[in-house]
Amino acid sequence: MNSLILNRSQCSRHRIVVVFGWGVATLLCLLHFARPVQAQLPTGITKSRWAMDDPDYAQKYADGAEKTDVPGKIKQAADARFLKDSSGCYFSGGLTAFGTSSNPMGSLELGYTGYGTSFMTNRMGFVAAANDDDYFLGGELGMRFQTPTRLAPFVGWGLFAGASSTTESADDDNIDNDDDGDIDEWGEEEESFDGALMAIYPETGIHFWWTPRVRISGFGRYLVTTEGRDADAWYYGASIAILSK
Ligand SMILES: [Ca+2]
Ligand SMILES: [Ca+2]
Repeated sequence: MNSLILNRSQCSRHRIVVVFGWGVATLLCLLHFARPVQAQLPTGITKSRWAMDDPDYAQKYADGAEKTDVPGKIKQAADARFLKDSSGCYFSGGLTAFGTSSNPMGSLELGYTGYGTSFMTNRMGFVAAANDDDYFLGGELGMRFQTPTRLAPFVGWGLFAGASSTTESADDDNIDNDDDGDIDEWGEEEESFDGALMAIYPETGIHFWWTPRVRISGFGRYLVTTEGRDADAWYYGASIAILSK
């Protein structure tokens, strides 16, 4: 396996670049999607016609269910079929302990998702994960099936692939690997950026449409990695997505 060997200061520069890139991408995404979205309470607290901001929904439920029509009220409070053909940006955060790492990695994802039908989404995004020792950069894609409702359980699958850092003992190579001025001091380590890491996962979770455009989600994934079954791990995350047609 070809390794890109980085010393410690190069690694921290690398991290700064990554963090900066993330900041810019998130900002662009927020500017693009979030401007018309104001902080607000969930819609429909007092009215069961919760998505009247959406033209398709508004047309369908222009004449709302009668006060006594309980099934009709429930239907209009739950209906999220208007989301077909919506797409937008998502931002997720989560925790996992994959790879050779024993302490959990925090991870961030930023990507694009869309509803091809009212019950299915695709997504594609970037992933960055890190803990004290290791970090991982990659991309991911996935698909989810859900109920076309405001509160929507889902199941899905995904795939991610990227590269992770590895840390190896380097106290016997005549190189000052960590740039601290001492060569081969006791406990000196070298950080490499190599390990191609790939995982596929089944996942399950639940969406809630805060407003007709803002979706919040919680999910769990079981990562099956190329590092072997010992490295398989649960990943728990939460995400927010802002979509429009
Ligand atoms: Ca050293
Ligand atoms: Ca050394």
